[in-house]
Amino acid sequence: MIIDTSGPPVVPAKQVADFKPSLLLGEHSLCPGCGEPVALRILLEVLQELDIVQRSIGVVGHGCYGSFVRIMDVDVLQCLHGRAPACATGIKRVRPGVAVFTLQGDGDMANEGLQEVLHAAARGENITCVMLNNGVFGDTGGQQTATTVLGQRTKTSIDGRDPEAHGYPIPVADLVASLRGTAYVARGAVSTAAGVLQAKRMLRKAFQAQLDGAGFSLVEILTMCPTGWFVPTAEGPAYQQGTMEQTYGIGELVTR
Ligand SMILES: Cc1ncc(C[n+]2csc(CCOP(=O)(O)OP(=O)(O)O)c2C)c(N)n1
Ligand code: SF4
Ligand SMILES: [Mg+2]
Repeated sequence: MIIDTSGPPVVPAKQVADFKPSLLLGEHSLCPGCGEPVALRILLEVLQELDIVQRSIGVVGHGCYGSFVRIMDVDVLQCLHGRAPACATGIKRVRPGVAVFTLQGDGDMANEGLQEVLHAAARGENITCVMLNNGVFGDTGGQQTATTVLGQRTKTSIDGRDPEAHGYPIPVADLVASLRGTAYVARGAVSTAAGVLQAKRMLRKAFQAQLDGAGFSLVEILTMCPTGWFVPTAEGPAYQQGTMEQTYGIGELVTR
């Protein structure tokens, strides 16, 4: 269904409840239909439900989600592009009692800093990495990333990603899962209500692995970017289901 946004809605929207987590201090400024605020919401809910807000530190990369640092009531620092797992390693080693997590995009984790996450995983660092994968460098205008799926249109692959010219997408969660230092690795998606709940359960298990001292955990979450994908806002979830979710698959890859 295409929602006509050219004028005010015919039937005014009715707010049935306030679902905003109390750790959110304000409204986000991301595009309508963006999946990243949904992922942030479940991340904050998990921190709250595990009662670790007061002893959590987030390390945020660079991307559209970077603006969350202003509206999340959690201690965070922002480091150089792609370097979050290294910063998180340092924090965790100095403050082992703190729950340390990264919040990164596919461009940040898979392009700018793939070595960082792979080495952190191989070392078995007791941290939790979260990658929001929308298959584009959303913040800089929607260029192709290492995770852009074949056929996907981006600003730098306007006719669709072609393996001859652009190579094949990198499945980050699968790469990380192949390393022995990992305790929990999963890939979720926020394109349906059930998917959101499943992704939340994955985040909870990842943080629980860290709290248990089990080793490195990672959750890759596929998130809609209708702006960068050149698809109408309301078609973002269906586009994601038919493309990225088919390529990567959803589920748990490592549970120990
Ligand atoms: C070293 C460095 N290179 C490039 C940039 C520009 N840059 C900022 S955000 C960004 C895109 C990040 O994409 P992603 O992590 O996928 O996040 P998204 O915007 O898609 O949520 C880039 C390339 C930068 N800030 N620093
Ligand atoms: S460009 Fe994409 S990732 Fe960035 S806010 Fe808009 S929809 Fe979200
Ligand atoms: Mg991205």
